[in-house]
Amino acid sequence: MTLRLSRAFLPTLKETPAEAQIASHRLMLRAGLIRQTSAGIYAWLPAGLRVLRRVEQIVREEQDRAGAQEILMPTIQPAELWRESGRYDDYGKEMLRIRDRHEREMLFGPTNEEMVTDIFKQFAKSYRDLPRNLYHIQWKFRDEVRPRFGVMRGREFLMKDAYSFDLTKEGAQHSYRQMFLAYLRTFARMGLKAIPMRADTGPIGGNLSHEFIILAETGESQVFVSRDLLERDVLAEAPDYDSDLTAQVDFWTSHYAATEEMHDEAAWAALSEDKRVSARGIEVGHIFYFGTKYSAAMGMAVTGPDGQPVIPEMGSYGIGVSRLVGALIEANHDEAGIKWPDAVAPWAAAILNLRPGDGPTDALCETLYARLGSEGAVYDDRPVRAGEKFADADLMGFPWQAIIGPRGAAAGRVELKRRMTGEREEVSLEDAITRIKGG
Ligand code: 5CA
Repeated sequence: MTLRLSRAFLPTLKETPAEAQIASHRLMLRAGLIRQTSAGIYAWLPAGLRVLRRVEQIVREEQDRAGAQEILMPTIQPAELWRESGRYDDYGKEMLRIRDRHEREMLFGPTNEEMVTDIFKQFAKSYRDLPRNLYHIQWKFRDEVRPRFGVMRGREFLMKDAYSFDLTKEGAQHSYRQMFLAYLRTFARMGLKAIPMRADTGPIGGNLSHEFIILAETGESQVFVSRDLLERDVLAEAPDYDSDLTAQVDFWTSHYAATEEMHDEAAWAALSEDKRVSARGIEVGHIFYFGTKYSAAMGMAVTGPDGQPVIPEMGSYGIGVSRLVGALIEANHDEAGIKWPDAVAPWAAAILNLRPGDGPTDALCETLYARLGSEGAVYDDRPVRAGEKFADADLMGFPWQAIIGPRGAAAGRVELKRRMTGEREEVSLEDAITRIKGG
């Protein structure tokens, strides 16, 4: 793949698209990450796709670490499954219903509780087949009344959804805690502070649920959080997922954090003033424990240790993978554009050649590009003004800009700019490579 900008498909826009109301939507369009194809439906262009894949990979690694196993279920589901659970009629207009050539009723899945239960019940016969946690990362469709804010509230969106099956309530609560802690790590690895908050269960059902919400001015929900939660260093403690996780989860549930719907004025007032943070938030994950709601409705049972049938206890655990790309930009941008955290950046660096055609400048750029590779860097070799290169690199948000012009090239020096902080320094070629590869 050639990542010379003169040949790449990284289409940036100078003008601000009129339809975009929030920064992340504007910047995703302007930086050439996505293009809208229908209301709430987007095509992902090369830079956007790379970020989406990196976000997905962090989600996958943390699900695997917590003991969940990846599968891939289809996007299209048969209506019968949803009749069994009783949700076919309840789900209403948000469900996109489809008829095939045999007039069979199908739908584009908005979530997969029914399908995963139907698949797993054919294999799980005995208590020895439990517990299991199965997840997939797949496109969902919800015919939202008001799709808006780009990928934040889309109609077609990429979700990670996991489903746990346990023999007992206590087992199910352990599975819930595993996902709870895996979520904290997942978002922290992306440089996001996501706070778990007790939540309403909506159409998924059940009576225990947490939303994971990051604070951002343009968030759709009003939230109330204790400062102690915001100051917690999540990555400092790596959970042993096989051990009792109660204490680690209790830290989070014993401090105040609530959305507007669940807000308790009295408990909030009891908190000292300097601990109270009220802000807007974006929901990036949502976990549910709903007992036997789906397993019972769909006739799932395993033989227990005493030979009696047991209906498995279930939970489901969602992360908005495509929404996260927007959320990451809401949390990391300035007037000039995106400031990608290293963990999710599409490329670590952009090499800006300030004088294409100048022998030493071209040579130093080519050497740096060869050493970083097309996975590590894009090379802006276009015959355009330096100002345009600076503006595009700031807009696209590469964590590093390696700026090379005739003066530096003659001395074998590279000017490095760190996009996140704006710091600049002049370094040797070797030091530039070490810095960029080191994150
Ligand atoms: N089955 C459960 C858990 S797997 C479920 O569907 N939960 S959910 O409805 O809360 O969705 C999970 C996550 O998907 C949400 O936390 C949110 O981050 C993301 N999401 C939901 N709807 C949209 C949407 N319209 N556009 C983008 N992301 C969405």
